[in-house]
Amino acid sequence: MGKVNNNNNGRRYSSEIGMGTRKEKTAEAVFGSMKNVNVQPTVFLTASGNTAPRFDMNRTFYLPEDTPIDAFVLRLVAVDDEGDVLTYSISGSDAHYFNLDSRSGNVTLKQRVNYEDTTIMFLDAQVTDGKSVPVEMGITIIVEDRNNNKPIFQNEPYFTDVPENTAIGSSIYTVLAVDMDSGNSGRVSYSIEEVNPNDAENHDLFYIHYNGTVFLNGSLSYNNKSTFYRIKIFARDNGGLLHGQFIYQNNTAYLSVTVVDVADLDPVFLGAPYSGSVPENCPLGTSVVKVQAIDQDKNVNDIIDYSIISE
Ligand SMILES: [Ca+2]
Ligand SMILES: [Ca+2]
Ligand SMILES: [Ca+2]
Ligand SMILES: [Ca+2]
Repeated sequence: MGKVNNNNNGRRYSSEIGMGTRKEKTAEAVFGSMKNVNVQPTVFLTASGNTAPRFDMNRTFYLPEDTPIDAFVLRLVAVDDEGDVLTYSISGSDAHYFNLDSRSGNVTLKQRVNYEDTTIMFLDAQVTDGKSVPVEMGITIIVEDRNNNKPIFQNEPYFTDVPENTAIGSSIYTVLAVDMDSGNSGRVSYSIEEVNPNDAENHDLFYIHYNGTVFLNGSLSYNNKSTFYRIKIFARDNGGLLHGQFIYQNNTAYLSVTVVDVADLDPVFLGAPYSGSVPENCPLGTSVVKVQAIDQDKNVNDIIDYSIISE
């Protein structure tokens, strides 16, 4: 049997319908022959004709991605002029997301949808009165984003070496957290939650820009301050609805900063001031005094050159 396009007068029949076509032709023949004798044809048409049902509903629906399994999604609604019992069905590549009650037309969710994978779905809805061929209608379901993703830090773990003489205000590292949601739900802001060693000075030793770049906000010293910092970075989206509530999603990561010693300190003489004496007329090359200096930079293998400056 072929498909019948629904129309408003409900009087179109497909030539592919076997019995129905013959009945219709019979009715027309009787109607034609009785015109002359003023007999009302209504009785004959009603007895032999059937009208296919027609859909009477929207074609576009919205489905939040956080809709739970078994929740109501939409209802297929068709009308039938004869009041026939109608049977609904759905098909199409996205039909597996849904359950359908073929009598009520109620469509419920069978499988969770994910906006990050699918933003629009298409369903073919069919209805039949059991007499005429099924009538079809296309339905579009627009999936709505919800704030169901947290920011995810990329390329962890984060380590960096920073020379102790790095200028205040220099950028030392950039972190990135990606949130799969759209709009504000996917927009990530960063902050520094904690710096270890955890003391008041270190708390403000670094700051993080909105784009994830970490800057040095104070001076480092390999000798006089910590040689290692652990920065706890907090990433938060700008919020959005999830399960009917406005929520923020967040995540944390750690940036390890190793302070690198640089040769920024002068050598110092040990045991200075020095004095020495030699007997007169001693040979050239006689030792007068031995001086020793050490370099204050702990991890830099500085070679110390000695020379005598005459005053
Ligand atoms: Ca009907
Ligand atoms: Ca989402
Ligand atoms: Ca989010
Ligand atoms: Ca140094």
